[in-house]
Amino acid sequence: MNRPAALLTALLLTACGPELSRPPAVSSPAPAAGGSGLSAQATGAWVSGTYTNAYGSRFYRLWVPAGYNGSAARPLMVMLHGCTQDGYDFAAGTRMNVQADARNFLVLYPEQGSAYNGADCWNWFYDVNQRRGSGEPSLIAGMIARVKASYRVDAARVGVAGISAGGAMSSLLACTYPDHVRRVAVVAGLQYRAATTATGSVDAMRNGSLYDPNARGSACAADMGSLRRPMPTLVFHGTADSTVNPLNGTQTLAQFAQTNDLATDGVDNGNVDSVADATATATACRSYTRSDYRDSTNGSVLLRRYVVQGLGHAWPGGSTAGSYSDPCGPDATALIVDFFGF
Ligand SMILES: [Ca+2]
Ligand SMILES: [Ca+2]
Repeated sequence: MNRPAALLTALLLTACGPELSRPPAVSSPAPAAGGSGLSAQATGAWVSGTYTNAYGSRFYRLWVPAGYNGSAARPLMVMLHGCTQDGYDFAAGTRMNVQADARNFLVLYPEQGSAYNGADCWNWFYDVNQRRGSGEPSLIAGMIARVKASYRVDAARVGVAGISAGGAMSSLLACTYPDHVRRVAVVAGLQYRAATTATGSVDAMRNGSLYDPNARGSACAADMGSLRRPMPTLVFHGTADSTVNPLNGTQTLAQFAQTNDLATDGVDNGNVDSVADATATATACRSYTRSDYRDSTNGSVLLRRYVVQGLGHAWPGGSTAGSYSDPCGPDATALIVDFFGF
């Protein structure tokens, strides 16, 4: 699961191809949603499509849970895969669709394609993809808007979760589209605009971002503009991640703490900060530390962070049916769903 960083680095550096259109949706057989205990339970269905705007086209898959019937607005989870993955792989490794069927929410899996990045990585490190109304964030936001237009979605309960390059893109989406994305979970990922070039992305992954998380947090709040709002944030990172340095998890937490400091009251006064207000340790196959960060004005937990001992570059508590997933560790999928309030 934990592929050599050198390989990923080489893949990351492969040139992005032109914005070629992708073949239309194919009806490839959908794998099981994952989980051996699923057979007795009704399951949802896959819907797929392609979204196109001035910045190109991307394929997506949508999981419509068994219980969805349009009678009530349901939450929407946006899942951003990592390099070399696709929606099926990410669904299998995270088992998010099992949660979706159990709790009745929709799951959107935007897909990067090899035409746009040789390793299917989201191109989170290019300026064109770091602004609202531009690049890959605009394509993903367009997909969310399409789902909202086609299904009854509870707009107040739309969250994005991603791993690795998808985690970095999740940070970008939260800062550029807070009207669509109301909660964010970053697994083995990076802070907002952690790098601004391809070579810089390799350095950020190896050593942590060059950019001050406090400054990036302020930039995120500023870039939200009139749409600025608190952004409940969940961060997961393994201490043995040799692909994306765990420092990036620390930076992501600090960045969104500063964003929330500003977004809650418009003032940089530390009512939300990156000093944990409560910390607990536990063991779920691996030992881990959970830290909560509260808004001191009302006590609400705005950020939560899991540091998982010995976990590599992987989604903790997942299924080996998918890549970059480690069955050991806290069940990130269930914890995200809980934290998001789905
Ligand atoms: Ca404040
Ligand atoms: Ca502050």
